Amino acid sequence: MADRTLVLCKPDAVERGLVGEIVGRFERKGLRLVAIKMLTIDADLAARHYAEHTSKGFYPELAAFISRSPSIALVIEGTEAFKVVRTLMGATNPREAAPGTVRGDLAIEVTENLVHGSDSPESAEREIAIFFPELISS
Ligand code: IDP
Ligand code: MG
Repeated sequence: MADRTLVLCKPDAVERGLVGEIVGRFERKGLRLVAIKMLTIDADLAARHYAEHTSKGFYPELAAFISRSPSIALVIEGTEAFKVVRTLMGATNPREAAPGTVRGDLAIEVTENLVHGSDSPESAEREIAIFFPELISS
């Protein structure tokens, strides 16, 4: 099976009408959509997804942002999918993200940086299980 990764188009992407633009970039690159859903991420889900960040100073701001309106969650497939997605996303801080990347082209604030992508195959497996438990065969 090809490598799979979890992507979120965050609330700012939905609010700004940029979901098609962002997902289109992944599709044009040659990645394949496996699953997609719209959901509002509540406090519990945010804390599970962002477990590594809950103790950080920026977490309250991140948690408020990620829960403020619906997100689009996707499973995306392709060779080294997590790496390809992270390259297309650009650096976490959009002001440092390269032109040509989603964040470099379309965002300016570090919290409202439009998109999440798993940072390793292990993170991808964990995050896909959180957002798409129905895809995991036991
Ligand atoms: P990533 O999304 O590029 O993997 P992470 O370090 O995993 O970046 O951080 C998760 C999310 O938390 C970021 O995408 C961003 O929305 C937010 N974030 C990260 N660092 C900061 C910060 O220093 N201030 C405010 N928000 C931050
Ligand atoms: Mg991360």
